[in-house]
Amino acid sequence: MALLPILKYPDPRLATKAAVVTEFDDKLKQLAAGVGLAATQVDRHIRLIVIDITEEKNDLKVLVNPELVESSEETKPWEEGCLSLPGIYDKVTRPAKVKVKAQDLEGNFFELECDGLLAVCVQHEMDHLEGTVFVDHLSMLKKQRIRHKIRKMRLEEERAAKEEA
Ligand code: GNR
Ligand code: NI
Repeated sequence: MALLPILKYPDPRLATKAAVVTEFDDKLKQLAAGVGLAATQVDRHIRLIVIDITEEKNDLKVLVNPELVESSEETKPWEEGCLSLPGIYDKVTRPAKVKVKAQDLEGNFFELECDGLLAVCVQHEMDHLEGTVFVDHLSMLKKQRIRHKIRKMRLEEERAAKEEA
């Protein structure tokens, strides 16, 4: 999903619930070529996520139509960020381990047991498919502060752009 413009919060299109994939064609394979993103973020509202948590970026996981099979009672807080909310980071508490069922690019089903950062990422990306971003897990007060900060950052960016012109 490289080289496609990323939707930025609070773009209403980020709140779209993604559709089930039925055609496992070349178009789907093209869209999956990239790292750590839900199709929602590039304005493709289908249930496709890609994840690569390795530093070498050599272990790309493509999950089509992912579904949560199990999640642990045990929870864990993690400092999350999102390409759709640049500059915003906050702690989100989620199940520490999850088991996910998904299809690959050929339509074959597989299961993935996730913990640590992988568990965080899978849940973060699956949220995008439901039209949810990580700040939706925070308190109303925190969310308001974040919206305020985003507005301020945007105004500052516009001011800087004008100064350059
Ligand atoms: O870039 C990202 N970093 C990140 C950090 C902690 C937890 C989750 C993530 S995912 C995110 C990429 C993104 O926005 N995916 O939707
Ligand atoms: Ni994200």
